[in-house]
Amino acid sequence: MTSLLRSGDVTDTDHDHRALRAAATRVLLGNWNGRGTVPSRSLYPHQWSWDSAFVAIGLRHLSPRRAQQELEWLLSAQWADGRVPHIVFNPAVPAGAYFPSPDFWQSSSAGRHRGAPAHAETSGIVQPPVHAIAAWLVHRADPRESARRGFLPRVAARLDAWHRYLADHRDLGGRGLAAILHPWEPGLDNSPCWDIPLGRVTPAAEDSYRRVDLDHSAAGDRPTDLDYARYVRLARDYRDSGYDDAAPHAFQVEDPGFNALLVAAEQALAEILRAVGADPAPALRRAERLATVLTERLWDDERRIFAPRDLHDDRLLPVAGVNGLLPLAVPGLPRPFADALESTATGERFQLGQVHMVPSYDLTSEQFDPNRYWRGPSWFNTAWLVHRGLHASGSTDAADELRAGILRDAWTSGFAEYVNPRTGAARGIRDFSWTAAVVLDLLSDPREER
Ligand code: 9WN
Repeated sequence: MTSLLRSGDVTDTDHDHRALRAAATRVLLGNWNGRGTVPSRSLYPHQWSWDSAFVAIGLRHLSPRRAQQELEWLLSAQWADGRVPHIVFNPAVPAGAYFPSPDFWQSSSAGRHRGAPAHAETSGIVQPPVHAIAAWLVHRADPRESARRGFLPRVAARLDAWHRYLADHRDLGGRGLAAILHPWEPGLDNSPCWDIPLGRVTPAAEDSYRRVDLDHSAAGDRPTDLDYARYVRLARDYRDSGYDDAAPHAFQVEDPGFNALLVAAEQALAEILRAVGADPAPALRRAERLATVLTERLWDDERRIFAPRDLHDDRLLPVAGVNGLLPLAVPGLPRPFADALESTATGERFQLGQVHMVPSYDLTSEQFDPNRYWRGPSWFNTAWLVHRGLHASGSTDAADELRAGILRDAWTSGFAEYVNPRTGAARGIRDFSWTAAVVLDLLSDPREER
């Protein structure tokens, strides 16, 4: 499959789309492990939180039932305090296959007071709350099958508890936004967005753990050893506090991507609550408040983009990452912000329409690196979110062009984890699940319920 994908290019013919759909289907079904989908059989052999949401969005076009199960399996490992852990470990996979492993996180012991489940080992941090968006899309793909399995009633209370956890335990700035406590939480691990706050963290001793990621991926495509030593230190300190959100944190940031996705997720949750006969008003109120505070607190008028706020000194960080464009995907974002974001996206920093998909970081910055993970490469899930935002704000031509680019890059890269935005060359690992999932979604009939 790989050689075929590398030698070909995809145009807009039905034949090409059929081949692309078949290849994406093979990737996604090949990464299914019976209960959920691994992001990659080699590098990420467990279930990841936001990956599973994107996977469900793609799977709903193949098997709405399997898409439901994907989300249900993830949510079954939710903690009693409401947090949805960023990794749910598969006990059948050897402990050394991924670092940090279950014996590092120690969820069932260190997380016991926060209600970590006894039946599963998980991490203790979280990832962007895209699950309610996925659950609503999965339901709409086949409402009859959803009703037959009681899908929405099964997930509604869990999704509600998840959002309440973020509102009640993560508002560390006291203004209504959810804070992240680790660079893995926004899902954009080594983005230059975190360089300043992460630089204050004392690294863990590098001989106290072994990086397994470098067995599967080129070192130049991955975070540096120094970044890793700081990730380990932060995660270890959080674990040693018993995963206490009220404990002091060396890293506390309000991220525009995380919070924008939470606004959209609260709106989706309101639809879900309405559908199960519950009161949608609290979710709608939270969405409205979050959307207001997002624009008041995270808009950087100089760079014309949303920026993370460092809670260490309550200042906006001087950065421009793809996370700052994600509020485009918030339904109802006021027009002036949507227009400004679109011109930033097409301007010199992101060069939408002139480069491959959407770079993860400012092309004009000295920190930009076209190959290293979230320091510049273009990723398929963020491109899908920007595509969705452009579509919703009526920029149909730009959205269509981005869609064609996503499909082309997925095909030529062999469903890569990410690509060099200047050349489209594949980086990271191949046969990556959410790459295949967003392809399946973009190939679906746009008249399908969204
Ligand atoms: C740490 C699984 C995850 C994604 C993240 C991506 C990467 C993990 C890692 O892989 O992070 O969570 O080991 O690098 O940055 O967005 O969810 O695909």
